[in-house]
Amino acid sequence: MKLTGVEIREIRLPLVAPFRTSFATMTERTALLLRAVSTDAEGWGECVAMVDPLYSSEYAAGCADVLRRFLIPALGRHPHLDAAGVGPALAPFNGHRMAKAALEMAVLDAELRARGVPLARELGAVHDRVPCGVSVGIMDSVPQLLAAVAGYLDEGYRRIKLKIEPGWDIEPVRAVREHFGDDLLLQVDANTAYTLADARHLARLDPYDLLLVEQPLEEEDLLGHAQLAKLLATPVCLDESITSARAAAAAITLGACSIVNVKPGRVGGYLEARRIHDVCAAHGVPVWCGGMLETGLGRAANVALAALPGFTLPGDTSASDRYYRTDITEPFVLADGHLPVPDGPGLGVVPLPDALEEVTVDTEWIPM
Ligand code: SMG
Ligand code: MG
Repeated sequence: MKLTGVEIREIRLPLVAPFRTSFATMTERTALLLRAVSTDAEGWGECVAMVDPLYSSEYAAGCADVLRRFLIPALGRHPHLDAAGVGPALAPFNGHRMAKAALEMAVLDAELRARGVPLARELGAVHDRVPCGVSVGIMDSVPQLLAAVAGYLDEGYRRIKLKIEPGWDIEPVRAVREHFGDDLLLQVDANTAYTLADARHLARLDPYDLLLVEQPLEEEDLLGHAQLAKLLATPVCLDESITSARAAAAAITLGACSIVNVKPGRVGGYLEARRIHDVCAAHGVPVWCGGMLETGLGRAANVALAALPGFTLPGDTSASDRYYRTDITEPFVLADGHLPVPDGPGLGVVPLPDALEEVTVDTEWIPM
């Protein structure tokens, strides 16, 4: 397989409803898509960076810049690479994991399509469908939150994650637990909104029997998470802090987390995501698949990853209509609280040309 070039495409999709977290309110999703063209097949990659560097230091325009200036040209110097060679070829460049992940995903999709192998099989999936959770944003009032949660449970979601921040934490959790009962699988995500000084406050979540509290403290504060974990009965799960398999091993060894959220974009790609799965499995640490409001392309790949044996908790692998009225692929539709694992070669899905054109803002072709 010889790569001949990569197309960078910017798309903009309206969200069905605003999505508020401790760091921003989103009303639309801007994303970069990559199309890797080789002599044998084409492959699609999706970059999960957002418009602003608020979730992490990466942002969409910065990703486009590093891709066109450094990452794609670096692959151009090894045009016969397979996907396993992408990470090593890009390793001299520090950071920029979301940009690297998108490029590796596009090459991996092209390679698997050429070989006729589904991504799920390549990664080691053991299920043909995965149970799905949903991430519920911060709302203006508790009644509004209860109505939103009730709607998602009616649709069949198997687990609810509430976004929290100081001032929107104990009350909404108490209300959801009391209203929906003890059997509801419930967890919370702070996106780094607290400090260790909030430990006693966060311990007030303990009576509500949460599956986990996700990323309460700053990304770099592994030691703080280890101290916090000793003060909480609720298990601590890390998201932003886990940037690699090495970071996962360090966090687990330190006692900074007992559960890991795996997001391929955050860690540099699906192959590193699989290594995190393996490290966690070796330590007996459960993992689940996070989400970054992916289109059907990233969603297809996430569902494949979530079908690996160590993914024992429902992920943020929601249906397409959780975020988008019209997806750029055939939509992923919830059935009995599950999404099907695509079984076609590569991602098993492709963009629908008209839907893709409709949301495209810009395209750029970078030849090898
Ligand atoms: O794709 O369902 C999804 C998003 C899930 O809450 C979600 N993601 O920190 O886990 C997280 C957030 C990051 C994106 S928030 C804009
Ligand atoms: Mg998170």
